Amino acid sequence: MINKNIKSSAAIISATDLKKRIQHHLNSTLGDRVICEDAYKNTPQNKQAYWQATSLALNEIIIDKLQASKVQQAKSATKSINYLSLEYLMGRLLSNNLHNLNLYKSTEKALKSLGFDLADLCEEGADLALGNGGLGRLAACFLDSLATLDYNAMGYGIHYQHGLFKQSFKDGHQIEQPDMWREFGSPWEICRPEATQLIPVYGYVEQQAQTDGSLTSVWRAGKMLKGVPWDIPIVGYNSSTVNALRLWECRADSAFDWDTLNQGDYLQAHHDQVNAETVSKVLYPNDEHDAGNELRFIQQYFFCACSIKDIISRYQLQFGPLTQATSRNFADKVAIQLNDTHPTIAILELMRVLLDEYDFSWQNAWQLAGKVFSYTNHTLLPEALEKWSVSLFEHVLPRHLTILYRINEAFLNDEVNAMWPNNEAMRARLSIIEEGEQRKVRMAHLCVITSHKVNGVAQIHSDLVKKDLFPEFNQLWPEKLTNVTNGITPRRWLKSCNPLLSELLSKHVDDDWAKNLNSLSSLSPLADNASFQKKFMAIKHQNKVALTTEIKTLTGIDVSPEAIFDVQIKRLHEYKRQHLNLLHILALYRRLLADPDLPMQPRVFIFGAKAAPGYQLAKEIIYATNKIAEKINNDTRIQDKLKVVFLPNYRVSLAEKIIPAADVSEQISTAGKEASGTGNMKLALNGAVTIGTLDGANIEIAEEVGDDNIFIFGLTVDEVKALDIKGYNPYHFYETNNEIKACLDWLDTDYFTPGRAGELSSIKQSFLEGGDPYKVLADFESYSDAQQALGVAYQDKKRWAKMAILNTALMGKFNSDRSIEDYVKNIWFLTPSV
Ligand code: H2P
Repeated sequence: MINKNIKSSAAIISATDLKKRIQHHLNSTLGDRVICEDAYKNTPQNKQAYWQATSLALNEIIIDKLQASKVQQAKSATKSINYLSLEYLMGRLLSNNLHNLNLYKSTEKALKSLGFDLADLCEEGADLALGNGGLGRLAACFLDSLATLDYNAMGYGIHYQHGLFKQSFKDGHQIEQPDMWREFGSPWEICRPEATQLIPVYGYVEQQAQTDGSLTSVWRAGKMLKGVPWDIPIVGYNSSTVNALRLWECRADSAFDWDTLNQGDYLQAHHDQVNAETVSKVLYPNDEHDAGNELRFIQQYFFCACSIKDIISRYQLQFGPLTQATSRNFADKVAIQLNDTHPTIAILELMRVLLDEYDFSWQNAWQLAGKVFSYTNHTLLPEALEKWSVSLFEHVLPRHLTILYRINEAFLNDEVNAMWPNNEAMRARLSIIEEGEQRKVRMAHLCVITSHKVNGVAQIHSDLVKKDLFPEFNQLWPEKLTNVTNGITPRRWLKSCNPLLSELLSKHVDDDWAKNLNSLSSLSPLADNASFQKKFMAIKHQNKVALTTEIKTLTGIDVSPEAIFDVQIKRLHEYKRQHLNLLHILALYRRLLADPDLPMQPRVFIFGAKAAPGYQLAKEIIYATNKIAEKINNDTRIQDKLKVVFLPNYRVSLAEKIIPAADVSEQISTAGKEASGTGNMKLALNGAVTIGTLDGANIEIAEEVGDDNIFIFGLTVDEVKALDIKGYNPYHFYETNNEIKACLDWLDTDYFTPGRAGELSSIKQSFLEGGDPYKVLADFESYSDAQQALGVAYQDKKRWAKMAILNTALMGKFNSDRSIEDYVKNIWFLTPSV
C-alpha cells in the first residue's frame, strides 16, 4: 500500500543517512560557504549554512512525500479543499517539519556529530510572517491539520516579498522596518513556472451582438499581470500526506510588454515590470479598511484570479474538461473556503470564467458557485467589514462589476422580494451595493448570498453573527449560518515549542496525544497528585528560566522566574484592551508605592504586540507601556515586586518561547468583540491559567476547564449591550473610583516621561472625551478583583499546580484537527485520500 510506504519512508531515515544528506548540501548546493576549521565552526555564517543545508536535506525528503501524496490523491480521486487566505502566519518550519516527520531525534544526532545543536540551528530560520495575527495563524494551523488528517488540500495566498513589518522600539516608540524573510531565498519553496497564470485587469466591457441577436459582454482588458506560483510543502504529523501552500508572486506579463519594447520604449517596459511587482510586494498591516486603496484591491483580485484558474486547471488535469455537463462533478470534487472577505472576488472571478470562457449559462454558473464556496467570518467590528467603492470596481474590474450587479438584482428581486414584498428599506439593507455619496460594494453580503455555508469562529461569535450582524440573512436561510469553533495545532503549540512538557505528557498518556489531544484528559486524576504536580511545575519553572534569559537578551531587563509570569500577546487593538491591563499595572504600582510591604506575589507583566502603523492610539498604548515599564522596573522602592516587559517584534517564533513559560493568560477583550481568540487556547494548553471575559472562545475554555480553573470577570455580552442602550458614561467611573481617577490623572503628569507632561494623555482622553468605546473603566474594578483572587490562588502552590495541569489536560476540544473535522462534516464534505 502506497500510504504505508510513504509513512515509513521518513521513519527509516537514520542519523547517518541524514548526516550524509546534510553534508551533500553543504558541499554541493551551498558551494564553499562553510569554513571547516573548528575555530570558525560556530560563526553566524556557518550556522546559517548548516541550517540551510539541514532544511534542504529535509525538504528533499518532504518533496518525495509531496509527489507520493499527489499520486495517492489522484488515485483516490478525493474532493479537495482549496483554502483562500490573504494571510498565512507560518512561523519557522524546520523544527515543526522535523517533529511532524518524526525525524527530530535523528537529525539532532546527525547534527551533534557535526558539532551543532539542532535547537540552536532552528533559531537561524526566518519566520514566514505572511500575516497579521490570529486570522493568518489560524490558516497555518488548519493547513497542518488538513495534512495530518490526510485530506487533499491546497492553501492559496500571496507570495509577499515583505511580510509583516519588523518591530523595534526607540525611546519607547514603535519603529517599523521591512521584513526580509526571503532576501536570499528560502529552502522551503519550490517555484512552479508550469502553473503560471495570466491575469487580465483594467480596461472596459463591450457589448457584442451574437448571431441570435442577443448581446454578450466582452471584457477588453487594459493590462495583463503574471502570477508565478511558489509552493511550500505542508507536512502532516505522522500521516502520509504532504500538501502544498501555493503563494502567487506578481510579475508583469513579458509577452505583453514586448509591444512597448518594440515601439522603442524600453524604460516604459521596465516601469510596467516594477509596477506589477508592487502587487505582491508587501502584506498590508491590519488597519481600518480603506475603500479606495487600489493596490490592496488588486492584490485581492490577483490572488483570487490566479487561484481560481489554478483550481480549474488542476481539476481538468485530473477529471477532464469542465463543461456545463460536468459541472456537477466539479462541485463534487472542489470546495473553496473564503478566509474572511479578503478573497471574495474569487466568487466573481469564478462566475466570469464560467460565463465568458466556459460558455456556462447564468443559472448553471450561479448554482455551481453556490455549491463550491463557503465563507468564514472573523469579526463583527464594522470597520473591519470590507466595502470597496463601486468606482474602484468599475475602474479595475469592469466585467466583474456587471456580474455583481446581476447577482444583486436577482437576489433582491427573487429572494428579498419574496420574503419581504415591496420593502424598500429591506432591499437597501440587504443589497450588495450600499448607496450613499460614495457607492460601495459590501463584500460580506456577496459572500453570504453566494455561499452554501457561513461560519463564525466560536459559539458566541456565531450566535452574534446570526442575531446582530446578519439577522435577515439568517431569516432567509436558517441553515446557512453555522459555527466552527477555532482550534490550534498541538504539534507546533505543544510538541515542538514545549519539549519538556511534551516528554512528561508522553510518559503518562498512552495515546499519541499530539494527534488525539482529548487523550490528555486522562491526566485529570493526576492534577492532585503531589509528585506529578512537582514535575509539571518544575517544567514550568525551567521554561520560565529560559524566558528570563530571552527577556534579558532582548530588553536588558532582569526578571525573576519566581514571579508570576502574566502574559498578554496578541495584535494591539483597543478592543483587546492591553490598556486595561496597563491601567491595572498602574493601580498595582500605586498600591505598592503607598505600602511597599504590601503582601503580594511578585509579578512580571509580559506584553507582545504589534500596532498597525496607521493606528495612532495603538502606538500610543505601546509607548505608554514602555514608559511606564521603564519607571517601574527601575524603582527600587517596590523591591522588584512588579516588572513590566514589552518584548519587541512579537511573532510566531517569539510566541513559541513565551507560551511555555506563561503562568497567566490575559484574554480581556470587551465581551462581544473578540470573535474567538486562539492565543487563549495555546496558553491554556501549556498550563497557563486564564484571566478573561466571557468573550469568544474563553467561554468554551471555561466550559472545558470548569469555573474553578479560570478567572472570569467583567460585563457579559448582554450587559455591554444593555449599557449601550442605557447610555454609557465613563466619567461615572472616573469620578467615583479613586484609584481609576488617580491612575488616569497620573498619565497627564510627567512622572513617566520626565519633562514631557501630557505625552500619555491620549489614553486618558480615549476613556473620557473619547467615550471609552471598549468599556475599560466599566470593567476595571471587576478585573482588579479577579487579579487579586488570582494572586492569592498562585500563592497556594498545590491549588495553582492543579489548575495549571487541568488546563493542559482539558484543551482537547481546541485541537485544530477537531475544527477541520467540523468543516469536513458540515461544510466541505471531504473524505481522506488515504
Ligand atoms: C481574528 C479575530 C480573532 C480570531 C481570529 C481567527 C481576526 O484574529 O479577531 O478573534 O480568533 O481572527 O479566527 P486577530 O484579531 O488575531 O487578527
